[in-house]
Amino acid sequence: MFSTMSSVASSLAPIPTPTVTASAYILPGAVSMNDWAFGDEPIVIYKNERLRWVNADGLAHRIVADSPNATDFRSTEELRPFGGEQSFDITKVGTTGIHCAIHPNMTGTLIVRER
Ligand SMILES: [Cu+2]
Repeated sequence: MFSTMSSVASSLAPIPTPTVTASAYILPGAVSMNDWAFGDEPIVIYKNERLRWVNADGLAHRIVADSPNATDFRSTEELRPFGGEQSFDITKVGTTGIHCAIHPNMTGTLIVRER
């Protein structure tokens, strides 16, 4: 036998809303967008490394290089909120400013160095 009262009470309990936090998407080795910024600035990676963008914010970002020929990175797709990501293999040494196409005030610098 089960307790009728407690099973009714649990069936009426509100379903908890999953708590999504940005910190879950701030990952080592990735450029995590958080609070409309790129974390450590400038972003420095080395030739032949993978450039991984992860969106930890609650709204979409799309990152674009100011100088599209400076490195192999030109732009991401629109990265969905809380976990949208895209990676690029980078082989060309160079430096470019970057910005979000959706939020033009969100700017940074990407530096690809010779190892
Ligand atoms: Cu943005």
